[in-house]
Amino acid sequence: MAGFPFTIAATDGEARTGVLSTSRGDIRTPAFMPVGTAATVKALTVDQVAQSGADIILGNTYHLMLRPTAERVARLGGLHRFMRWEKPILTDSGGFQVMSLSKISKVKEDAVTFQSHLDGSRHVLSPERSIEIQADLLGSDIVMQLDECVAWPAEEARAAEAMRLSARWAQRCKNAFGERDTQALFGIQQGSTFEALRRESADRLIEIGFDGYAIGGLAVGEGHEGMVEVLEYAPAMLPADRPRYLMGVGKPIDLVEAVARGVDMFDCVLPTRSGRHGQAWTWEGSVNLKNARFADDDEPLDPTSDVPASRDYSKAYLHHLVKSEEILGQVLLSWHNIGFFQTLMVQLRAAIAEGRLDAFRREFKARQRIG
Ligand code: PRF
Repeated sequence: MAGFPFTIAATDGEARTGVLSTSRGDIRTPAFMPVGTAATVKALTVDQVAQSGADIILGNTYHLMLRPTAERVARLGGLHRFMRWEKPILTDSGGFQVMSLSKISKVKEDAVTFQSHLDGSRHVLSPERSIEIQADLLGSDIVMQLDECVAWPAEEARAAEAMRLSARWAQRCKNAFGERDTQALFGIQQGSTFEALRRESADRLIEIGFDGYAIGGLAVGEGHEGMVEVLEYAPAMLPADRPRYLMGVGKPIDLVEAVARGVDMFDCVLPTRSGRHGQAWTWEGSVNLKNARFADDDEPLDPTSDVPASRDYSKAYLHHLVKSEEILGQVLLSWHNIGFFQTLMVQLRAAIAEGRLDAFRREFKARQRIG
């Protein structure tokens, strides 16, 4: 099959480290993708994102089709040129954001119809249209199938219905995408917390054949323990020689536990969103810079980091910026958090390569405390 080469350099238990080679550059795995929903990783320039060590960012079909519209992005030369990010971009297909953001939505066999959260205008998103927007108009490097994700908890019959619809949409997405040399298409496993449904979903996706396989439908309310329970079996159902991507996850501890169970790629708004709310992620856990205990703390968040936001600014200064609601506070904390998540990935890759992931995990968990 065509698609990007995925080379696994080392394994440690179920964990793997390697490189996914795209036409716009290499993605070192395990990889964390900063979220650039509306053609921007919020509060950061693309240079800051690149300097933090990110190899790939995520964009969203749902947001971009509504504003500035996929056709306008296409006229302006595609998403990479529009936002000045020349490295790989993965786009989500839109279904998940329709469910979580739009005012009213209706899922039918042919397509999902919804009203925009921006102005109430009516839109239709079919599997074929999602592929057209992602692959042809935005020019995404990694295209996701359209799927339906159910909230947690879900009745088994309801979870089965959504998983089977997602499997039929997977085939339609594959037909619309065809075979391409410079873009990849990923399928998405659904099935909520039901092992038999996860198995059926994986089997149907493998039968169709994708360049990579995502685990969808997690981090939707089941909690860390509930998610880890599914990750005990779900990644192993997906082909070992293709990248596995856990969608919308997560906290640093979630990333560490998922990597140990064979996941290669992640995306989450957490580092940027929590940064805009004054929260910093560190090896000791998360802290809120609003807290008065930082008012006179002249130390940086991480003197060993290469990221200026982590190394060059005191916690007292960050505290002041956050308290004063200065824009720079949001910039510096988003930058620090993106840098921390990338450094965590660097360390996970090194731990796997050197066969010491278990020790790394134990030490990581011992150091992390709730801030
Ligand atoms: N499907 C898609 N995008 C997603 C999810 C999903 O299930 C999730 C679930 N955590 C996040 N983003 N298409």
